[in-house]
Amino acid sequence: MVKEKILVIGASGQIGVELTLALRKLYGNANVVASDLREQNPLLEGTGPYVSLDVMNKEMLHVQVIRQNITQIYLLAAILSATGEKNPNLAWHLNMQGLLNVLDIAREEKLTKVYWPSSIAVFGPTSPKQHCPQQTVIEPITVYGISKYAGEFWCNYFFQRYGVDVRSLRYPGLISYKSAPGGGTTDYAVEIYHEALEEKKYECFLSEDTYLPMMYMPDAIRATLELMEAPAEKISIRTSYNVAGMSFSPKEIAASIQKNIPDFSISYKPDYRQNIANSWPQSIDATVAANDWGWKPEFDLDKMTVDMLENLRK
Ligand code: NAD
Ligand code: AKB
Repeated sequence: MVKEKILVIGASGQIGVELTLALRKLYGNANVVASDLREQNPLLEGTGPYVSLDVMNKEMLHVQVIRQNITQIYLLAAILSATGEKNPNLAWHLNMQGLLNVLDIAREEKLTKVYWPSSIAVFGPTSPKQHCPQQTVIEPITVYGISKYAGEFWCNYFFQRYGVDVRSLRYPGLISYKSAPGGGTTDYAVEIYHEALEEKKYECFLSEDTYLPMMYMPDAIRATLELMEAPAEKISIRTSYNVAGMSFSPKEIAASIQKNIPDFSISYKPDYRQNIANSWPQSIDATVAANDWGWKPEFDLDKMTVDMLENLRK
């Protein structure tokens, strides 16, 4: 049996920190190498190896993979939807070239598995709004969504053509308390909890009835690990799987917070991110993930709110 050694790229980000810690629990601290452009991360300090690395520098990445005897890569470095609209060229460049660098090295070094997340941002205004299915019309309007959709087909290509076992999930907006989100349209659903505790009020950059697909981080981490642990023959989707958690609007998350903090209030001042949110589905159908490898979310809005507030208070 191959002894797995994992490289997480983008380990200092919102998902990276928690995924690295979860992988370290599973595979042992020394067998999970965290890497990021950032020099270090206080949340990861003392938990295992950390290297500073730019995914765009293919040679240096390749050297690390060989030197550290890496067998699997989790690629999380990317520019998200809202930041991407401010610098479309940079977003396209990082999101595409970073992935191609990793896929090429995975092919050359015969890595056992690669993980790369896509997003519900692949969907556009012509996709179904409710229970958006796995296969449907997909016409993204953001550079982030375009890069994710193209990336999905590169993953499929490397699997079909070279046999690289690359797996992917279309995450919804992710909500977490450990690490801050990195420039997405769904970030309001994290900020609101911080502001509720600190200020008892929040000004939301999306309008009150903007429903979006969302997921609590523990569900997202579990979905990732379950996908990656599933036997290869169970994986029928080699582009990227729809996964679903919950769907809510700013008004509903505010109401959920008010059940715990009665004097919390919300106001609305939509900005350029409203247009992005309007282009995405409101809810996602994850039947294929459920059938293939048993996906089932655990957290709904109120359960997440209680957990978020409890952990942020700590
Ligand atoms: P993030 O912005 O919080 O983290 C990304 C990390 O990548 C950062 O720590 C950054 O320093 C690092 N990075 C940037 N450029 C790099 C480079 N050139 N080389 C090495 N590292 C670099 O992002 P996240 O929210 O953790 O997202 C991780 C992945 O999941 C991304 O692909 C994102 O598109 C996807 N995703 C996230 C969400 C979400 O809600 N967070 C939803 C859907 C998909
Ligand atoms: C974003 O809002 O850009 C991300 C995502 C849904 O991919 N959270």
